[in-house]
Amino acid sequence: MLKGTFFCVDAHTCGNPVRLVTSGHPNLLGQTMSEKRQHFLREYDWVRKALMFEPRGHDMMSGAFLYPPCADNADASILFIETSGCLPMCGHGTIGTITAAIESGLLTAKIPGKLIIDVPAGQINIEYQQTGEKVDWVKIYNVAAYLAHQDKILDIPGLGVLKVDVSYGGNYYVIVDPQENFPGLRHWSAGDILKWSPIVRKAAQEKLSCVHPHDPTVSGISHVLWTGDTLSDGSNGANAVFYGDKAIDRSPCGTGTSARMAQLYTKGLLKVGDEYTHESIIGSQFVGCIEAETTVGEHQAIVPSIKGWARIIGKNAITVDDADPYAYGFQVV
Ligand code: PYC
Repeated sequence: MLKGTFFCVDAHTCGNPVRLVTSGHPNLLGQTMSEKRQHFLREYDWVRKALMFEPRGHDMMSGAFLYPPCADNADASILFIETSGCLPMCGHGTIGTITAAIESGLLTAKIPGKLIIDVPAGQINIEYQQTGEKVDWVKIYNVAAYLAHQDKILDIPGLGVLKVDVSYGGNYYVIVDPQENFPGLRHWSAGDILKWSPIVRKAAQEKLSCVHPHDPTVSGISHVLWTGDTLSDGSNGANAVFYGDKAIDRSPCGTGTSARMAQLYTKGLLKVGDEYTHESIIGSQFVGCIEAETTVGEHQAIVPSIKGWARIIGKNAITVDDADPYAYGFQVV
């Protein structure tokens, strides 16, 4: 039986995929995107798996559904989907979604160049520049970011002791800076990052609890951010973000850049107004900025912004049919 046909605009943000699903939206219950995300995860996770996993997707695949706004002041809402689940917030996903939606005529801003978007992690403001039919760049004023744990020690069997921080930028990141047992991301292969990240993440999850003070459904360390030397002109920092079971972000990672800026701000290495050009494993760049200081619960926090670009690479009509033994996808882990 045909379970659904999903039309998609496929794009990438600075190298990382964004599959904007333009039809087949499940009817989600809830007043907020956080509630709708919970409903999707309970009832419709098969849609995510079918569209993100092989053979229709791959280890790095991520995407989004655009929904009507939840709040009166908003233009639209985004539900993020990817191989590991539904992220509360995704920076590269937002840049790709907004670009693909505007260029495809699916979203029109009430005020050209400005949008207010509801996401599961809260509400974000967007600025974008359009020339003709193309969106040149998208700038996200992200949810507040804060450093949750500082200078914590993890003992990793086979690797040794690591000193790490944990920071929130829309997802919780364990951040590993170069040190005795980690020479920096440019000295490791992608295979090294894939090998050690799940082990470091598990050790951090077991030792360091993280629950967002405003939304307990946003909890737990999901991403590992490794730092190191830059490749590209103008970069202030470089990172490789591991997420899901086998994914390394090809973009500089919007929520990761937000988390990184919150870490550097709390440690006195960045201040309000500073720009931070952050580079990915492939050398692509986002421009981050610390827009303002704020608080999250009892934590000192920042309002980060991230600016980047995306390009549409194709259109897809994906069918999910029970006659296919792999209709709901698989992963080779
Ligand atoms: O850009 O926020 C991001 C992101 C999260 C996971 C992959 N990209």
